[in-house]
Amino acid sequence: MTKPIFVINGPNLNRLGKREPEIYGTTTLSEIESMCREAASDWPMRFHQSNLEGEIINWIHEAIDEGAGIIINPAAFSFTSIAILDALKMFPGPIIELHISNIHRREAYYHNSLVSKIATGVLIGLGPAGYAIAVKAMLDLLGSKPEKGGLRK
Ligand code: CA2
Repeated sequence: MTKPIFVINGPNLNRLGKREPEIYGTTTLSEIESMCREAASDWPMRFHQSNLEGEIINWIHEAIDEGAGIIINPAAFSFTSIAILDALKMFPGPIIELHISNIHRREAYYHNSLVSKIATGVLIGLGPAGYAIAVKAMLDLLGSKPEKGGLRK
């Protein structure tokens, strides 16, 4: 059975499309989920968002047991959460860190992502469309054929 790709979103991203469109665009998270599912085609996906660090960690644990790859926008937890970093370190497959905005063009407190230090790849600044690009990149990393089950990072 094909292991799913996990797409995990951190705090405040449930508000996408409703505030600060000049930074994050007008696309809602539910529209982003549809774009991801379309990009993934037949590959199974589990799409999640939480404002709670522990819930994100639990989904990473679920991915460790059942997932082929992780695409994660940890939002502000990117810069603060050693607990999320520790959980991601346990994941044996590819990890793509994604940010909608170009965090390096923003305030200095957005510059040092802890997650970038262990991610397989980092995709930033391409807007909501970056999610579909990340899914395509993940399919490439996984060998595109569900039955292959995924490469190690
Ligand atoms: O650009 C991204 O995807 C970020 O991960 C978004 C985070 C920010 O802390 C990161 O530096 C970059 C913030 C998410 C805030 O989400 C909002 C959603 C709608 C309206 C306003 C904020």
